[in-house]
Amino acid sequence: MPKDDRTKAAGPPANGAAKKGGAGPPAKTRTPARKKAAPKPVFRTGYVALVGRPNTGKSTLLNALIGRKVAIVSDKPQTTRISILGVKTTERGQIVFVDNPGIHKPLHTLNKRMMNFVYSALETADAVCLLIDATEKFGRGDEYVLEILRRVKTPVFLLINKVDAVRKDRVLPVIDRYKDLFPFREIVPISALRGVNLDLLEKLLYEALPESPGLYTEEEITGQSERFLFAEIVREKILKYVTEELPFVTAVYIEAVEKKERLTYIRASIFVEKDNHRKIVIGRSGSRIKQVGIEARQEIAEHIGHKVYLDLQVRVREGWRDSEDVLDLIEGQKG
Ligand SMILES: Nc1nc2c(ncn2[C@@H]2O[C@H](COP(=O)(O)OP(=O)(O)OP(=O)(O)O)[C@@H](O)[C@H]2O)c(=O)[nH]1
Ligand SMILES: [Mg+2]
Repeated sequence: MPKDDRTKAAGPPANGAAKKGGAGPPAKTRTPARKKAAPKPVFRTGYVALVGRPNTGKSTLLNALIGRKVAIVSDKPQTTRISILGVKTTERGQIVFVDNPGIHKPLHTLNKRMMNFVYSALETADAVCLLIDATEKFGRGDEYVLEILRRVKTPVFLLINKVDAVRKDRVLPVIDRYKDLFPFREIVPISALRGVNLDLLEKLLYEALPESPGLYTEEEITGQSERFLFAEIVREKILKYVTEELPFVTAVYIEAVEKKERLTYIRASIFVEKDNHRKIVIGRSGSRIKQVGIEARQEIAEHIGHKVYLDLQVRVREGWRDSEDVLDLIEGQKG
């Protein structure tokens, strides 16, 4: 299918409702009106890949679109490591949003696997949303992303995210620069965090999707297992309290989940690469790991609706980011 070369900058959603019915000539005689059959609503379904550089807000957007937390979020880059589905079913159709790891040049096996998730999401997508961060300057990383997207045959939407954090006059020059670089289907300034222009985005996406019945039932919101979600929640809390290389060298593996009547017992291993990493994650007199445990336990308990006992162990697995075995183990949790 040839790429659509229209590039439009979509403005904010129209405030006023469209005027209904024109002032046509009045009917002279009253003939019984024949009832018109209501037009059959079109149901559209498709996969929409969320891609972009790390930290541009893809997971925040997924959660905002789905209306609940499906993917973890952090202010550290490379938080998302696999593709995460979020299914949104409405009367207009069903959009399967696919959140992805941030696009980066991979150095470790972990990162190569992360990029493979991005490539397969791009292959299966019916539409692609490229997120950029309005607060960041255009750089080589952005050129690299556009190079990858040039191979994509489906419509690509540019989402200028975090517009809540910049002055309005900073957005227009970004639109100007990007519209000459790539034939985007639409350019939409959004704020995933504040929910700005997300209804408009959804409307535009539906227009790009094929007419088709849904692929998932209305109850199916995400494809990931509970076990994977628990591991991710623990990792999110660690990311909140560590800096420098720690976010990149930390992984969480759920060793056991035992559900009893009013208590769920969860045993998790936190993998790091060196002994000094282990000391940092544990913190002085165990203070950091204790805080991580409290916050993760609370969130998991809210999710499953009863008490949780969370047992965390920090273990050194040298070079795990290049160990296929450890990577298989961690990825295998996703269900
Ligand atoms: N001000 C502002 N911050 C945002 C917005 N969207 C996301 N953020 C912040 O940006 C940071 C990164 O958000 P994520 O959703 O984790 O970004 P991501 O693109 O999924 O990142 P990776 O998984 O690392 O690729 C977090 O601190 C978010 O709170 C937004 O619309 N406005
Ligand atoms: Mg993410």
